[in-house]
Amino acid sequence: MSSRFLVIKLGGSAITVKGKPLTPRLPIIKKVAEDLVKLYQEGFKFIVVHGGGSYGHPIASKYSLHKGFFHVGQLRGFSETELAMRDINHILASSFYDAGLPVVPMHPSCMVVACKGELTDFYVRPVKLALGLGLIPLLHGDVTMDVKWGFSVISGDQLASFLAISLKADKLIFGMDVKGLFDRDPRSHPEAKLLRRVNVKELNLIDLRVSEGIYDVTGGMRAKLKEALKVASSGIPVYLGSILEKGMVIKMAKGIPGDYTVILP
Ligand code: IP8
Repeated sequence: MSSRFLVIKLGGSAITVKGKPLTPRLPIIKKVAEDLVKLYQEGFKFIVVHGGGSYGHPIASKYSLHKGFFHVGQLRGFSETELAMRDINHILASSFYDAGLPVVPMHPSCMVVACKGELTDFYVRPVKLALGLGLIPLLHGDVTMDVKWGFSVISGDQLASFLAISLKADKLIFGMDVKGLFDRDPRSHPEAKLLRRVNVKELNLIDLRVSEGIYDVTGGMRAKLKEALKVASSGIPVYLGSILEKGMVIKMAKGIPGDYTVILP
């Protein structure tokens, strides 16, 4: 695999309008697409995974899909969530395609099996082979079959972390709607400091006051950090930063200093 191989997760809160069902943030998606084109032209290889935002989460939450299968009435909710995730995936894929990228949408519900909400089996060969050809796999958090619960919801963070570790990425980038990790909640503490560089050991010692998403069925920031720690502990640096600003994906990909957090192994 190329020495500049990235897994890039685009947070649902950044690419959709929080609290407004089924609403994409098209200008942000366009900015990200432009950054990705530059990286692609410079020879970077990458997999993109995106979250559910106001597409997947409100529907999954309405039908309690994250609690597994307990009622036949949930089945239509499963379908509705899958269809909504494919809609936002198509919006991103079209935007990437229009920008000139050879993107290939891939749907984890067809490639993944979970056990009690944890991703256990992931058939990654299509992703690996597509990358080898120069394609850009575009995956998303999804509803999946679950051997114990019937079905469950697997976050884009879990998928991105699994892919980064199993395909040995050079770095994992979490593109979010916030600048990174702070030493306290920046919304209630204006003096909160952005943690620019932390290692796994330091991060384990910090009492991170992280906020939970209002409708995030997959565990919000706390679950993201769990995945980030897993990846960093395996030797892969993890970057967390805002993608609301153009150029941030490039900065994190190239390690150009800026307002973001790097978690070092
Ligand atoms: O936003 C969840 O993905 P996430 C996807 O990455 C669904 O947690 C179906 C809600």
